[in-house]
Amino acid sequence: MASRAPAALAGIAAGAVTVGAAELAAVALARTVGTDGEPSPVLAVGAGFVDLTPPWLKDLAVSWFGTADKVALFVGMALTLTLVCAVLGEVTARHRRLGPLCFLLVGAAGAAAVLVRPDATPADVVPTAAATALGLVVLLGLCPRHRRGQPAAAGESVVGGAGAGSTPSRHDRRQVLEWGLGLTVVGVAALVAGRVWGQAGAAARRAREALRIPEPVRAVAVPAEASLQVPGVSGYLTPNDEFYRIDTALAVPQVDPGPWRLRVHGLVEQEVELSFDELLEQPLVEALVTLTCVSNQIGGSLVGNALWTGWPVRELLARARPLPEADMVLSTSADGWSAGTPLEVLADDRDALLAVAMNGEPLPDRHGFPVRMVVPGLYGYVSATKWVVDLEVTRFDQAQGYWTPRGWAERGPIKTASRIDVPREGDSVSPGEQGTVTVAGVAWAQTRGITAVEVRVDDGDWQQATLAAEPSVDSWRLWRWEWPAEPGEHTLTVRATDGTGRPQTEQVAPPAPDGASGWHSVRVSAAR
Ligand SMILES: Nc1nc2c(c(=O)[nH]1)N[C@H]1C(S)=C(S)[C@@H](COP(=O)(O)O)O[C@H]1N2
Ligand SMILES: [Mo]
Repeated sequence: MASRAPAALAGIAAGAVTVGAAELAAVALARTVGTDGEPSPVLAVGAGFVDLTPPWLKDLAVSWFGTADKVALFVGMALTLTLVCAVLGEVTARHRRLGPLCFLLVGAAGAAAVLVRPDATPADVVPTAAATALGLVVLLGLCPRHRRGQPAAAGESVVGGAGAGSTPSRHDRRQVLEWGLGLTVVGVAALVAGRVWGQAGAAARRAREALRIPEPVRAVAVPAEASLQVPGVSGYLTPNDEFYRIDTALAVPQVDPGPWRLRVHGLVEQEVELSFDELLEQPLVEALVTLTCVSNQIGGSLVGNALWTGWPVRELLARARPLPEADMVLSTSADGWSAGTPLEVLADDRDALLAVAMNGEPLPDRHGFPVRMVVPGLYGYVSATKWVVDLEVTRFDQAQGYWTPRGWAERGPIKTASRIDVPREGDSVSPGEQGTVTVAGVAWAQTRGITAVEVRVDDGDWQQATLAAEPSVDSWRLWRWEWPAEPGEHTLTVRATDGTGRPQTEQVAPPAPDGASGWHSVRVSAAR
């Protein structure tokens, strides 16, 4: 086994050099040509994988890795590539033509992945092609030759300085290992440097730091009574850096607001184009809206509440004057993701916004800088387009958002839900001075509001929880209930009633295709 190490390592070094060089070249190309994306084979292969992920696998990935699913994807890709390259090194040691040919094919696959990205141009293959050529030089230069009839330990390499035909030595083997390790480290360092450089997004970052959001014409006050003074319960507002992040973007798009334009077209009387400065000149409003991901499990954390500042989408649509046959708006992001939102939802008087600020700050880049959509009452996948650049007024029978052909429902109104934040599953609790344990959490039914929350202990009667203030029917409502806990093991269950008087359904449904439902329970043990 040890005797195979030089060949395998040569393959791995060739792969690392290829990937690292491609990454650096991709960012360099993007910076000189000035595109938003980077023609990186690593990002392209990852993105291709994300695009092809069926709903059950997406669900599984989210339930296993949560919002670390991207990290998991990259780790998986790294392991796979390492293994493939090690095998290619082995093959090259035995077959001087077949090995390099396979290496070229892997490079070509990376180039193909780059080319099928939305908005790719033919020039985008250059980084991958050039880096593959470089990797090939490393592979041939480093890889020892195993000859038929010779022990596997025998090897020679160009790097080792041994000319063809000379007797392989232990010295060669060491040199191959040293060079192999060194080049692998160089390749990985180049990869990391490329990613860091790519995310530095100079223009976007400078613009964000310099940005002052104009005063809204309609400001919203957040009353202290919307929060609870209970440790462990979500705050009424979710801080930006704790807000869940869900998107298909493997590298956070760095969108410069300078050249940014939002185009409204399709089934409209008048096409409209808006620059970022023009957007900031419109009468901006504030709105409290709770975003929810359709992938959120019962009791899950893919939900957050923020104060958004933006311009109502309906005002922009009014300028474009949609034609009577239109019933959907397909919004597309700078990285080619899309959402299909019912036109009537964007045209009615709810606060569907082109948001530029989140909790009083310019949008964080992870949450869609410079502009995103926020639509009360709809799951994010059919409404909350981050890095939005295009609104096509169209019809549901003519266009689909990104997730719909992948098995998710065409329409995604948010289901009424409630969650117990404290105590947590498996906690041991003991009654405080008042002889009770505080049970508390959040409940949401965007656009309808929450009028009641009830808690049940084991199979007991439903008990009314106390509700915090509700500054907006579009955001969640905090609740608490004092539990006179009897010692022993108990199951606490919560259910909410929305503003139309409809209780939250007990019917358990998984996230796919249109959102989870069912009551949230936690099992706890109460001490004496
Ligand atoms: N450009 C883009 N916007 C997107 C997505 C995406 O993949 N790409 N995902 C949507 C989904 S599924 C959700 S739940 C929300 C999450 O918004 P957040 O990351 O700001 O919490 O963004 C939406 N907007
Ligand atoms: Mo989502």
